[in-house]
Amino acid sequence: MSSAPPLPDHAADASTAIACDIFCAVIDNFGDIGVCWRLARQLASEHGWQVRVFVDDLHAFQKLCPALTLERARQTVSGIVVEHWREPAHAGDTLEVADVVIEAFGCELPPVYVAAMAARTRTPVWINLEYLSAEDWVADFHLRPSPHPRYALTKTFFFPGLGPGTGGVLKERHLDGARAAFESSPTAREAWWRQATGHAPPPAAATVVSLFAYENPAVDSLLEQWRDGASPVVLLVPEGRISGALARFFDLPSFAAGSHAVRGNLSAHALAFTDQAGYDALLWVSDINFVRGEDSFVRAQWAAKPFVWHIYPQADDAHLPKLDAALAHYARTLPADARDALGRFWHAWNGAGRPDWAQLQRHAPALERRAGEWAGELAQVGDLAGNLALFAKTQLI
Ligand code: TRH
Repeated sequence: MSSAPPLPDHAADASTAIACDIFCAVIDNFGDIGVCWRLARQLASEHGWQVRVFVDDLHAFQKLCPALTLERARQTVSGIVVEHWREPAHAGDTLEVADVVIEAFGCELPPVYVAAMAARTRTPVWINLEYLSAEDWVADFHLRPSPHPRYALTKTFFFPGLGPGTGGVLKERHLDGARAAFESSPTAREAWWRQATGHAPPPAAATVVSLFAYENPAVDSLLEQWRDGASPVVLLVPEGRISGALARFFDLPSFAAGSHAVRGNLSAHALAFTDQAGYDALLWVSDINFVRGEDSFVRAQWAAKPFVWHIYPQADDAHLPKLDAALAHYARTLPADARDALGRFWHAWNGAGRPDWAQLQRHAPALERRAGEWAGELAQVGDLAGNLALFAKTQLI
């Protein structure tokens, strides 16, 4: 990723551009900063906004944005100002409040910043960007205002979702074009395989699977099924929380980036964690993608390939209705037997039962068709950055 500012699709004069501050507290993993960084880049490059990102964990951020320098309290990357948000009270060296303030995932804004928002001549638009859920209630709560108890400020809840009436999910304008160019270029794909795995692309008969997941007891059974299966499987595993299980299965000390292993009909490559664009390419070279959390779950949908979701586990199984709500959208028009096979597989991957790979693969043609159709349906909801920018502009008038 280059540190040169991108040319905005709508070039804006710096003096008139909408200024936007995004606050992000990293709870764990990469989804919090993954979503905020993607949103920041879109608001800057597609809408010409001047964006600052306040983030409390530069280590997590640097994994998906290698251009970032860990030691710097303030830096500019891809035209976006990044501030290391070190303590609850810190809000940048100079307290300039933006026109639009996005509080990601309920992270608390620094009180000094909120006080400055209230004192600003032109009241800023304050948005609380929520986590993605495909549940029906989301459309009712999207854009609900919440007045501040002490200041003359209103926070608006912005809910991502998969259905009409929600904020949608992030989708860059160039994404479909980039995917089509990659998929139609044997040279680009060959270069990807050599660079990411050190090997030539596998034969067309192999099923290529990407595996990005949390620790998952179901993985051992799946690895055995792939090893003993009738047709070859090539597994691509970004280094991370599932890598220990791969190392144990292959009887290796670790399954770090650059490792390769073969057992029966299964061959596996461990990949380095890349920037976000690199992760999209991984989804595009694969026939089926195992994804997790929030942002990779969305990217798999735009990749228009069948996918399996390891949802972020919550206390009291609060995540299970969310899993079913996503399935209800995604599997809606599948034939009943394919819908059942997919539902059973997703549930098994999330702790209920044993995943049956052969059964899932029997429905591969229907799943592939549905994946393409669903990407089209989801696009109808509109891109989250565009929806958010439109809403903010109506409030700024
Ligand atoms: O990392 P995640 O599990 O993130 C989250 C967090 O746990 C968060 O707290 C939780 O609330 C949320 O899930 C639901 O999964 P996610 O959301 O898919 O984020 C991963 C990000 O990392 C995504 O932006 C894609 C990116 N990525 C890369 O940029 N390069 C890579 O090589 C890989 C594997 C991922």
